[in-house]
Amino acid sequence: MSEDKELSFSDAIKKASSSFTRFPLIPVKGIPLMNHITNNYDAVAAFCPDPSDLLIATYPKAGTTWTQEIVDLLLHNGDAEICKRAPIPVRSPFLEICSPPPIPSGLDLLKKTDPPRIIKTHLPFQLVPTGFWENKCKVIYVARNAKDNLVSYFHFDQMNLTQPDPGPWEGYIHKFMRGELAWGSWYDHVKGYWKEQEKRNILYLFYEDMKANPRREVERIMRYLDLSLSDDVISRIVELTSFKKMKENPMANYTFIPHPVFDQSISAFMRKGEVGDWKNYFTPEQSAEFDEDYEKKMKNVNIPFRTQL
Ligand code: PPS
Repeated sequence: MSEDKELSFSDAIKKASSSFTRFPLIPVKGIPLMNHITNNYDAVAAFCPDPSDLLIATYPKAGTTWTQEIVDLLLHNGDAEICKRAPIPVRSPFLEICSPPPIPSGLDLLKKTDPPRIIKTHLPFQLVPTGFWENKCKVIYVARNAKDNLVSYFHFDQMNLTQPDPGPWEGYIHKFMRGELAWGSWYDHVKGYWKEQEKRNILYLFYEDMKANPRREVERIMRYLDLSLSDDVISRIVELTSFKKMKENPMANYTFIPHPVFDQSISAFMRKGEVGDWKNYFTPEQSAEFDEDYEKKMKNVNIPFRTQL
């Protein structure tokens, strides 16, 4: 066993820092992904989960970390200390992520973790390893309204120095609309899981509902996981997963990913955590153009997104 295997997650990232760059996107079946992910995709597609594994699927910046933290706490009866045992990507591996060595890939971390595992993915439905469906794994999908999702992704792409340079705001809106950002089209992503939710028993959640009534959504997740926790424990989980608490939690706020990967002086990972922040960025003209295009792309489905509460 090499000594690199003994490195902590953060130390492995520091050690690999000289190989970091804004990685190019290379498509897998038409979906643009960072080149390391694309090169490793065949191994990801062959991944065979345990039937007890849970998949949390999202388009980037839709509320993944929030949901991962809720699920980890639910599975540990709201024990805050146990849920600080490791940074969130170690507690809940990111299936397809693959970076320069010695950073462990998602598959490396999954190999070291016993089921039941909480697995994160941003893969669109059609790229999810078929083993999840064959083994009837539980799947939680979290969707966030397009405009807030875009604003959050714009800030993330500025501070995540491994993703393509977002460029100016105006151009970024069009890249989002054309599905050119990493993990592809938001529109196809949210529709892909929406259409499959009944057949695959997917719990389809909305970021806006989690903001509006976090307790109700935590309870929905609890029931989906066939758990029954006391009212006090549920209250504690709601409190521990508030934006304020998670922003202060070093095992959830991504401060364990050091510069030069995440430069949180540019924008914090836990940035605002609000619904409707898009109004601070879209001009009325940009909003009208976006809405017109949105109507066309979403006309064949009726997904009840809310852009304000
Ligand atoms: S990632 O990188 O795709 O895994 O990011 P993801 O976790 O999906 O999304 C990050 C955004 O979610 C916000 N966030 C929260 N909002 C409310 N409450 C809680 N507890 C919470 N935790 C994370 C985070 O702030 C990012 O949104 P923005 O709008 O940028 O603040």
